[in-house]
Amino acid sequence: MPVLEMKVSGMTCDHCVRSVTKAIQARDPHARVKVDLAEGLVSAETALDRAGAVRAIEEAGYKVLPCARD
Ligand SMILES: [Cu+2]
Repeated sequence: MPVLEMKVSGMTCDHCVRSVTKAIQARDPHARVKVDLAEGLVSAETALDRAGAVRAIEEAGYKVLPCARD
């Protein structure tokens, strides 16, 4: 599966990491999500497209920043 990388602001602790992970896995139960809290970077190996993953994260209350790599 493709890996999406997203820069996310507003994540401050392990609870945020779990919230973002669960938000993505609610839409794709097989998604593998890695969060680098220090960098605010979310890597998701998922069948979701970028728009779907971004929506999931934003509905969980976090902001996805525009990424230079897009
Ligand atoms: Cu938190």
